[in-house]
Amino acid sequence: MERTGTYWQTQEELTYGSMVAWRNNARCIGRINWQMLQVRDMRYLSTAQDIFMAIVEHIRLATNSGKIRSMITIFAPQRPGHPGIRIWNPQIIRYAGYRQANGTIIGDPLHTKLTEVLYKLGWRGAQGGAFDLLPIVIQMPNRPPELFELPRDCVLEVALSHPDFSWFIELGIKWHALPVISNMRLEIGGISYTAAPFNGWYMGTEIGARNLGDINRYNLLPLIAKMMGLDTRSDRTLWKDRALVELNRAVLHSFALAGVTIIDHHTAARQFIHHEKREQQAGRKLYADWSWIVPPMSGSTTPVFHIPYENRQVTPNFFYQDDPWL
Ligand code: HEM
Ligand code: NRG
Repeated sequence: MERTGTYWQTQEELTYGSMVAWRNNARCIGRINWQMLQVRDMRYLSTAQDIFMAIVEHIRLATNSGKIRSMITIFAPQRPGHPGIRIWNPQIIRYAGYRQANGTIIGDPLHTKLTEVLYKLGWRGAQGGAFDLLPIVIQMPNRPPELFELPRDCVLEVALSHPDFSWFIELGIKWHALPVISNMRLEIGGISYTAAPFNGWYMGTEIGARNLGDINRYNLLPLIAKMMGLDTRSDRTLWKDRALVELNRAVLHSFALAGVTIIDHHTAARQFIHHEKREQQAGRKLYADWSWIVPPMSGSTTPVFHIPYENRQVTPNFFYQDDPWL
């Protein structure tokens, strides 16, 4: 500590620290699984190329042909007075968003900024489609960023079909199986891991309610309502609510059909309540961010809606960091 201003953590500190960081994150409804986390120590990797290969391996191991394993891969920590290693992508698997001349967007509007930044970095892999995989951008401390294309065969995707509507599959909607957050800083014992991508599995509403339903994302409710033959002229027909339910049924149905792990929001909320009890028995206080824990549809039908939570950020934890291109 005196010589370098930092210290090297043991594997045990890294492993248990990651689990506790997850347990401490007030916004995660999936925390009942906090002890089931595979922690990969990749602190010794020193090139962007090696880090990229470790990320591809993470995708393969965590995807596990659909039987998803919770996993975190931890790269070298930030050194005092230096920038840390950064993965520019907010998640490892994400779709490009292309701004058209007429102002409309093709793909995921959440990623128009990153897509533009990538274009400036020289990326020309763009297909101009609704579900183009973005390349991975890795930046080593005090170096320019480097781009890498993910091998297609490591990215598992699920085409969406509906249990009752045969026309649904024709819409050509799909989503990726694995959510791997890659832009958060993991802090353990005062040490910052600025590149430590982690994943669990999806809760259906993340895809069906938010990614595909939000007006500023794929905005698919009007299309689905039209296909269902609903009267979309008046809000009072609840056409949005009805389309939203069917879109979410399609997500859960399709993931199950494809053998990909996913959880519905009712089960997730019930598990969270169980987790709360277990934490109480362990003599720990459970902090939660109500507005993130309550699912984005049918909130009051889940038990978490009816419970007030105290929201506090304690460490170890995962924190936001500024986008590196800013
Ligand atoms: C947030 C579910 C695993 C850390 C969330 C959210 C959901 C969720 C629904 C809210 C996301 C949103 O509204 O955008 C799950 C499920 C898991 C799981 C079902 C299955 C095992 C994990 C793991 C970690 C983790 C393995 C880390 C080791 C987090 C963090 C957030 C979060 C840090 C907050 C993200 C932010 O602030 O943007 N989780 N999670 N989760 N989860 Fe989990
Ligand atoms: N809503 C985001 C993912 C956020 C984290 N969700 C998880 N995390 N399930 C989305 O891509 O829709 N996880 O580690 O499993």
